[in-house]
Parts: sequence; C-alpha cells; structure tokens
Amino acid sequence: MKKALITGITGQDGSYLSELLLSEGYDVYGVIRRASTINTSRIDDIFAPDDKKHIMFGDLADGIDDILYSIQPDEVYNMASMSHVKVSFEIPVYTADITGIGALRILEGIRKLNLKHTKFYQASSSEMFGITPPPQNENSPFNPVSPYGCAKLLAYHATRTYRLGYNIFASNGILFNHESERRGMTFVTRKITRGACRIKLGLQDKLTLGNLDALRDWGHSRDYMKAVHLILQHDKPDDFVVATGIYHTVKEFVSAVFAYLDMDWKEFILSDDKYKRPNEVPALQGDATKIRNTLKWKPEIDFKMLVKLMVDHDLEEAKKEALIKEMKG
Ligand code: NAP
Ligand code: G4F
Repeated sequence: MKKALITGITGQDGSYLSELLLSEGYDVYGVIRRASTINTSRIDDIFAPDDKKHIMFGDLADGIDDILYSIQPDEVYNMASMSHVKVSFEIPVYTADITGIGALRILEGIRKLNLKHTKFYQASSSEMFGITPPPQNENSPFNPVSPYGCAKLLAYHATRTYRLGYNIFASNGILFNHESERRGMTFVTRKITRGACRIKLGLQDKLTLGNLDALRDWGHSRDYMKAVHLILQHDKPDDFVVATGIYHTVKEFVSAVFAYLDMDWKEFILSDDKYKRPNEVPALQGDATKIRNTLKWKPEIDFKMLVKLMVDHDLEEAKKEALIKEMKG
C-alpha cells in the first residue's frame, strides 16, 4: 500500500485530496498545526478524532523532518501555506517563511534523510504570473506582484532546483483559482455565495466587496485534486498548469450567484477600497494544453455547476443559521 503524506490536510484542497487518495487505496497521513480552536472540520468525516497514527502535529515554520523520517512516505503533497493574497501584504515576512521557505524545508528534509523513493508535489500558484497578460502557460514569464506570489515563486524554483540538482522526483502543479463548498469564507467566491444566501434569508442586508473587474479562471477543487494526483503518477517529474481555460470577472460571478437566487445583485452589492490590494492581479486565464495532452486530465465541473454547488450548499447553511436564530428568539 502506497503511503502519502499531506501538509495542509485541514484546508480545502487537503480534504479533497485525502478523500481521493483513500479511494485509490493509499495509506494517508496528514500534518495539522496546533490551534486554540478546532481546525479539523473539513476532515472530521475522513479521519477519526483520535487517529493519532495518521494525523500528526507539525508546522512548516519548524520543518517536518521527524514526520518524514517516521512515515518514509512514497508521496508528499505540500498543500500547506498562508494562502490569502491580500493577507500576505499584511504579514509578508511570515508568508515568505511558510509559503516559500516552508517548501524548501521539506525538500531539504527529503534530501538530508536520503528518501530516494519519495516523490514531492508543490502546490504552486497562478498568482506567480501576476501581471503577465493572459493566457498563461508553463512557458509564460512569472511577474508576481504580491508577497504571496513571490513566496510561491521561491517554492516553485526550489522544487525545480532539487529535481535538477539532487535527482528528487519533485513536481509543480501551477493551479489557477479553484473553489468549492469547502472554500475558506474570505476568498471572493465563497464570500459571495455565503453572503448572497444570507441576504436571501434575511440574515444580512448588503455584501461589500473590492475589485469587481478582476478576471479569474475558476474551477472546482475536486477536479483539480485529480490533476494533482496524476502529476505525481507521471513517468517523470515535471511542471503543469492546471486550469479550465475560461475566465470571468468577479462581477459575472456575483451576477450568476444572485440570478440563481432570483435576486438583482445591483440592489445588494457595495464596494469598499479596504478589500482591494496594493497591487492587483488583473487577469488570470490558464492554458492547460500540456496536462490535457500529456496526462489526459480535463475538468468536469464548469462555471455554472460550480456556482450551483456552492450556492446550494450555502443556502442549506443559511437555513440552519436562520433556524437557530429563530429558536433563540
Ligand atoms: P487553504 O484552504 O487556505 O489551506 C491551507 C492549509 O495550510 C490549511 O490546512 C492550513 O492549516 C495549512 N497551514 C497554514 N499555515 C501553516 C503552517 N505554518 N504550517 C502547517 N500548515 C499550515 O488553501 P487551499 O485553497 O486548500 O490551497 C492549498 C494549497 O494550494 C495552498 O498552498 C495554496 O497556496 C495553493 N493554491 C491554492 C489555489 C486555490 O485557488 N485554492 C490555487 C493555487 C495554489 P489551518 O487549517 O490550521 O489553517
Ligand atoms: O478569491 P481571492 O481572494 O483569490 P486570489 O487573490 O485570486 O487568490 C487565490 O487564488 C490563487 C491562484 O491564482 C491562489 F494561489 C491563492 O491561494 C488564492 O486561493 O480574490 C480573487 C479576486 C481578486 O482579484 C480580488 O481582488 O477577487 C477580488 N476581490 C474583490 N472583492 C476580492 C473581494 N477578493 C476577496 N478575497 N475579497 C473581496 O471582498
């Protein structure tokens, strides 16, 4: 049985990846960080709360050498990161340490422990393309304009450097934005679906956003985790763009969500500069020809279905919230 180790297992992607690997027969291990509140809600249905064998405490600030040594995994998926672009402007040095050097710490661990059979996946990001005009593919220049994008670029190059210099099977997936019912609530899509559903049920009046003109290529995390797994099953380590190839403005996402709920978004949306970034990435649209041709991957969930899945989920959540509010009087 193959052993997989996932950092960031409590996040959106980590939870979908765990489900996928378990369904493929893997023995799945995960690294979680200690928090004063419970941070395992996305994996509570996957791992028992007392499963200390598979779920271990660790932090990318510290490195995970002891965990690597004890598990000796066949595959390491580095999904952990300070993943919020706007927040990275507020904590840039921390972001560089976790999102950038964190990946390097794992690669160094694999090298020093001489884990020759261990493959490494790095969760690289389209944010590394920054202000490079779309469409972006593996040959497009990187022009990051956020501390997060800069940190991800360090991790991307570290992954290539360890592949070239030490013959480690180390690959980058350069993933464009992917969302889901499990997306963190401060990312724009989830903020919109959750906010719109709460407005529909009278739990809030307005929704305040930042830049409505930004263009993003949005897919579903479940589809993208299939690509992530395929990247490590390839016959050689390599780098792949993962994207749908179709982009929409934030305004179009808003409009689709409110239309699905039979509401006119113009009555409810406000704009505030506090949600804008010092530098904006105007347009991300991926050209995923390489992974489509080489690994035969393609996304199954389109924009309309993504909106439906997220709104249906958040409407149920809002109904529960409304019921609790009513019971409390
Ligand atoms: P996410 O939901 O924010 O999950 C991030 C994970 O990293 C969480 O499990 C978090 O733990 C963990 N983490 C944060 N700081 C850590 C630290 N110091 N040590 C150990 N773990 C730490 O992000 P996601 O959307 O699943 O994305 C997964 C990865 O793909 C990230 O690296 C992200 O940057 C990258 N990426 C995402 C997208 C996208 O559109 N979603 C696109 C390209 C690349 P807690 O649960 O305790 O916070
Ligand atoms: O949802 P976002 O915060 O995602 P962003 O910045 O594109 O980053 C996400 O995708 C990256 C891949 O390209 C990942 F690497 C990264 O980890 C993360 O998952 O914002 C999307 C767009 C931006 O242009 C932002 O300015 O939406 C705009 N936006 C407008 N109003 C807003 C808001 N973003 C947020 N978070 N909140 C707003 O109120």
